Amino acid sequence: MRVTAFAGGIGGSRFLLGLRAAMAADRPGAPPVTVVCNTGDDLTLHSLRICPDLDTVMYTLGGGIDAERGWGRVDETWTARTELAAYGVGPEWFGLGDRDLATHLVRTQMLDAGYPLSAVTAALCERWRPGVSLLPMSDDRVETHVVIDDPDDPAGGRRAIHFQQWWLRHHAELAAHEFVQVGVADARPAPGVLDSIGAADLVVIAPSNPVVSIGTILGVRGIREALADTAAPVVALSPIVGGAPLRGMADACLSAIGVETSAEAVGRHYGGRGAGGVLDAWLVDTRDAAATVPGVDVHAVPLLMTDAGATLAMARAAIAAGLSGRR
Ligand code: FO1
Repeated sequence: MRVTAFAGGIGGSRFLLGLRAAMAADRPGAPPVTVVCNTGDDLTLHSLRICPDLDTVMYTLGGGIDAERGWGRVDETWTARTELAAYGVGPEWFGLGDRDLATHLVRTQMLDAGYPLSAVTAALCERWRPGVSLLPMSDDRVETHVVIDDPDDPAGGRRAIHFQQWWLRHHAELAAHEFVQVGVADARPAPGVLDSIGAADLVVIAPSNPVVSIGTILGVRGIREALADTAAPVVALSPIVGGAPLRGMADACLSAIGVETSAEAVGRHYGGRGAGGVLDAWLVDTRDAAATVPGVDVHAVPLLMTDAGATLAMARAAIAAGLSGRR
């Protein structure tokens, strides 16, 4: 059974651990899950290209993640970061660990040598062996920027800042008027992405940020159409439980696009496939069992990824819901 998953960073990676475990336990002969990963969080710092979501998936599934932080390497040291700060070279709001730096150095030199991001990711995964086929959503550069009120403009003008600055320096507290995925209109799906959707027996949308992670993937040319055309059922898991995001600040992103922070509202935001949306099935937490999404089968199951067992159960529920649902 071929499964393709869409995922962003920390929450999505945690879920992917369960999905990988469910496939290994229940369908041992199946090919590795293909993960189509958001690259809109990517940024360039100190001339290095950094891909937070690709690295978080790779480290989490490859056993290198710092599980408490959810991002970056376990047993990390921060000497280079401290030395940069000693020179007054920031930004101090983006933690670059010494081990993590090696990943960015290898990626940057391969990109500079002309390798596409998908080939770079495959090369990095030769070391980490994540047990999934990890694909960037595109080899073309896409960056999420956030339109805010310019604090330096008394006339009340607006300006755009990089998502990471908004997320990490400003903790998503600056009102976001709009998210602009710079480059997404011209970005082509990376090699294998559309095929992984068309040839899938099931597509699973992980409980990642529905705006800046899943929303960005869906913005890449051809991906929505591939979801509409595939014979595979499409099932998604709500990243909002009981009116709040499981992790991160997805609520700040949802309010910026006028979507209420609820499992029902996010499900309706994704929409049913019969009505121009992408979903056949929508998993909500038991607390949100009253949620309804027109044309979509809603399943209420525990969605708190408290441990490996809980995440495995969630993944099994997603697979069962996808396979039992309408297509
Ligand atoms: N998240 C933080 O909360 N603080 C950081 O300093 C930070 C640094 C960082 C460095 C590399 C990387 O791959 C991820 C990093 N993240 C950090 C997480 C990152 O902001 C998120 O994973 C996503 O980009 C937002 O969902």
